[in-house]
Amino acid sequence: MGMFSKAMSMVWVLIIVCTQGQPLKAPKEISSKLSRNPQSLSLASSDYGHIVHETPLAVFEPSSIGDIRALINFSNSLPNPFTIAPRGQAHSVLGQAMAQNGVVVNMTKLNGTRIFVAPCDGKSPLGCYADVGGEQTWVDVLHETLKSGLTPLSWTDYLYLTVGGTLSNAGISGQAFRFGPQISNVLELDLVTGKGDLVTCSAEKNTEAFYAVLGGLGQFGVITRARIPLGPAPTRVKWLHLLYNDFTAFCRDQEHLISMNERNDSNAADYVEGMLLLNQPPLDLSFYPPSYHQCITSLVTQYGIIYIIELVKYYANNSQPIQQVANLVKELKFVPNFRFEKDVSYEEFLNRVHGEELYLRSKGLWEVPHPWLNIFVPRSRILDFNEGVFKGIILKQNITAGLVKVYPVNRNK
Ligand SMILES: Cc1cc2nc3c(=O)[nH]c(=O)nc-3n(C[C@H](O)[C@H](O)[C@@H](O)COP(=O)(O)OP(=O)(O)OC[C@H]3O[C@@H](n4cnc5c(N)ncnc54)[C@H](O)[C@@H]3O)c2cc1C
Ligand SMILES: *[C@@H]1O[C@H](CO)[C@@H](O)[C@H](O)[C@H]1NC(C)=O
Ligand SMILES: *[C@@H]1O[C@H](CO)[C@@H](O)[C@H](O)[C@H]1NC(C)=O
Ligand SMILES: *[C@@H]1O[C@H](CO)[C@@H](O)[C@H](O)[C@H]1NC(C)=O
Ligand SMILES: *[C@@H]1O[C@H](CO)[C@@H](O)[C@H](O)[C@H]1NC(C)=O
Ligand SMILES: *[C@@H]1O[C@H](CO)[C@@H](O)[C@H](O)[C@H]1NC(C)=O
Ligand SMILES: *[C@@H]1O[C@H](CO)[C@@H](O)[C@H](O)[C@H]1NC(C)=O
Repeated sequence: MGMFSKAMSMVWVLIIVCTQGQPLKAPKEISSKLSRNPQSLSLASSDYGHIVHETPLAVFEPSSIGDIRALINFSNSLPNPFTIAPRGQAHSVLGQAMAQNGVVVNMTKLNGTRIFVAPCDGKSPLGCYADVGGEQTWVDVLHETLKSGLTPLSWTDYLYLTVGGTLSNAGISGQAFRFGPQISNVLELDLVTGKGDLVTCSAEKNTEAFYAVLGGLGQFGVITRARIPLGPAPTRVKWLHLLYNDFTAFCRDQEHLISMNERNDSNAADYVEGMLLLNQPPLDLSFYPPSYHQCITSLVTQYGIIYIIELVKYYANNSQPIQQVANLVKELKFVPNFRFEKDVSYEEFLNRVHGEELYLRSKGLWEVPHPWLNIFVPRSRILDFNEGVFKGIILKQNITAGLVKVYPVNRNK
């Protein structure tokens, strides 16, 4: 554990030496990459949450992995090392990529590393995979792997997040019930540790480092490369919304859908999520045909909350999964006829949040506070959660809730 206690103390324990406005007496190759430009400092003191604001002494702009090692070595050479936080795209909500009076490492500056997609020839013992830089965004990884007809298996809803950032958290979306979160879909990592060493780790090699860094909130080292398993990419998806007025039926059907996967049923869905449609503005009905907006609005007004199962079936060109979709929904207890379907490309589906981002940006509603909460609720208490929180707080007190998503994952994933 010695190796990690140093890394942990990077952020949690040690107080920086140079707080009285003294310049960092760094070697030239480091100081030339430390920016104190007000614009960088201001950017590095905010994030997507717009709740926490912590100003670093400097932003480090590495042009190589060696630069990151040198920065950590320099910090360790001081009597009181400074705090260091890697910053992906700062889509954190509570300052996780900040370093008060420390140094924020702008990982984006490393984007020069090509994404390498291994030829999928059946000879490679690992099967298909991509080697990607920790600073790469998932949308870039998707574009690059699709060129070879391949794709990562487990996603987040939004793709302008970095590989290092989501692997430091979890990376959960509607594919997690099948493949587990993104942190369960990593074959190997390269890390710069808190000692400045560059280590390769996996489930077989340097396992302590591997499992510490995955979901490690940036406290155990800097992820510079991740080897991500790939599968054949579908070309299109059937994308369904099923509307419920009853939370019990909604949960039962969601659990039924994910259980089909456990039984290896070939009809099983490829993606399952769920969300709330609340009787409060703005009522986003953009998924539904305009001719249905009136009756959906009436349903929401009548019940206060409508629960939506979001379901996807992937398919290849020229093989519409019409029968499989029919089998999937036939026993489900949504409000009769309130079933809506879209047919879009795989990429359009995975990148669906980007359209919302552009819309919200155009309305000035992207750069606003995001007091987001992500929690796992045990199955035994999910009905209480609906009564106490969805109905008891959000509905009864008419609290503007924003987006609320709720979907099941088995513990074994
Ligand atoms: C619109 C939106 C939708 C989202 N949807 C989902 C979702 O569906 N599922 C989901 O799981 N999450 C989702 N997230 C959250 C996201 O997964 C992470 O929580 C977010 O922090 C990742 O953003 P980032 O890559 O910009 O990392 P940052 O916010 O920059 O960093 C996150 C943490 O990782 C550390 N870090 C960054 N890069 C590295 C690295 N290379 N090595 C080591 N540590 C590093 C940072 O220091 C920090 O502690 C969403 C976020 C947004 C804004
Ligand atoms: C990090 O670098 C990128 C690419 O040069 C730049 O767009 C971004 O503003 C920088 N971020 C910070 C916090 O300096
Ligand atoms: C950083 O320190 C480590 C461990 O002492 C050493 O192996 C490495 O060469 C150093 N790297 C740089 C870039 O200074
Ligand atoms: C990384 O570089 C590629 C190719 O130059 C570019 O398309 C992509 O937008 C860059 N990504 C980031 C996050 O800067
Ligand atoms: C489903 O497939 C997995 C992997 O092939 C296997 O381990 C599991 O036993 C199967 N489950 C059932 C219920 O057949
Ligand atoms: C699927 O169809 C689209 C549009 O016709 C085409 O661009 C694409 O190359 C096809 N993909 C495959 C794998 O056949
Ligand atoms: C709930 O609040 C919204 C504004 O946030 C308001 O428009 C609406 O009328 C309120 N509804 C009720 C039932 O009070």
